[in-house]
Amino acid sequence: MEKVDVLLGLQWGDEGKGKIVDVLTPAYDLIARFQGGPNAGHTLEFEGNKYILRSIPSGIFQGDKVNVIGSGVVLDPILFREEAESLSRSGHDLKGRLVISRKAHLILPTHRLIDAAQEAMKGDAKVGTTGKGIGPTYTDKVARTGLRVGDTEHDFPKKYQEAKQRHLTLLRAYDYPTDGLEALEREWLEAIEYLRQYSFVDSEQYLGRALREGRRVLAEGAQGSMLDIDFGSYPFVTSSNTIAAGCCTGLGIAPRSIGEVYGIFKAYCTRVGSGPFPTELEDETGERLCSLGHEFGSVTGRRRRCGWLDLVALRYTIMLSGVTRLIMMKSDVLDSFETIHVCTRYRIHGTETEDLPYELGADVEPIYEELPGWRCDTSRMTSAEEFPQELRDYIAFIERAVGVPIAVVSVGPDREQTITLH
Ligand code: 2SA
Ligand code: MG
Repeated sequence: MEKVDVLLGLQWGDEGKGKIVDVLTPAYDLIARFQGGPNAGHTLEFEGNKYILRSIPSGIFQGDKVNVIGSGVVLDPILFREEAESLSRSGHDLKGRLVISRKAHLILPTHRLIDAAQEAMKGDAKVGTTGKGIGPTYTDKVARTGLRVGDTEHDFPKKYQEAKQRHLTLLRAYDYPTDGLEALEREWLEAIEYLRQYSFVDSEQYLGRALREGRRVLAEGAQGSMLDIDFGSYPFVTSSNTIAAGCCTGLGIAPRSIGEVYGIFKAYCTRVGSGPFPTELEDETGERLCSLGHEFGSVTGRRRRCGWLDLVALRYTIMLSGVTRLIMMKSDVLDSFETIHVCTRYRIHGTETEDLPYELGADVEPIYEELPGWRCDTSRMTSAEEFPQELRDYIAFIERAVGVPIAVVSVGPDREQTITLH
């Protein structure tokens, strides 16, 4: 029986998962998303084109692969339709190459409104969500009041009306306006019809069968491990399990069926939305990382907060998922830096620690090691032999600090700019 390999973001999202899934895809038969929804924005660039995927797995650009939207995903039919139609306009037809779990929960138009209402109520303490209704949809799932893709197959109008009425009661209690809801609802119901042309499957059984038949599955994580609902910087997190365990619950995969765990991280750090970020740079260096790295949210366009690599957080997320191979992204963004700082531990009230504390509050002070930069253009390099010594030292420093090898280094957005080390 084959195992499922998993690819996860180890920071706060936007590590470059889409690009790497696309690079790894030739070795797999099926690519499956297991959590999150259209809050994700997975960017892929090849042959001079740029694509942003939100709900559809990043294996979609390679002919014969089956792409699975798993049961742990939350799906917005409107955004799914937009995404699917835009892909087919650019010549990538999904028919026969995409299956959707019946157990995936549906994001209703009212979920988006509830997301906005709850954020508005929090004021300064807002999470800075993507506004896609992610939290409220997962809330309904856990509250046992959600609507699933499979519900569209039987008695759907009644189920929809009941869910909508419950949401309207909530929105009234929040005193939140519902203007525009009717138009949105019409579009949503049309999108449900559109959705029906895809195959709905019991994805846990579908994948179980695939593995027994010796087919290879890659699970594609969304967001990052520091946004995990249980272990991330709560409450500034997303509403799903973004760590490897999420692959088990979000696809129905047994823990022993997990094979390789690819952990992907940027050579520095970014975060979009609110919440603690110990190594954040609110100065010129942060600006420089942002502009050189083009650090803007691919879904919302928000500017991403930037800072140095945080090895305390990285070690923690590697532990949570049992990462076996690391993939370092965007090291080329550091090409022009004279010195590179890496946070190796924190100082909290005078005490140094290498462990992630319960709260990443303002009292957490990062302690940095300074490494010399390499100061040359690495973006055109095609093999690790060409790497300058300082970049090799940077890689070795990280490997020693976290105890896991860096298998791949990405030196630019294109498929071609991917260098395998071992
Ligand atoms: P939500 O919408 O409920 O999941 O938001 C909760 C927190 O999770 C963060 N979050 C993300 N952080 C980075 N990237 C994400 N995807 C998009 C992208 C984000 C964008 O790929 O660029 O375009 O803004 C993502 N999705 C959720 C979010 O910022 C909240 O802190
Ligand atoms: Mg992204």
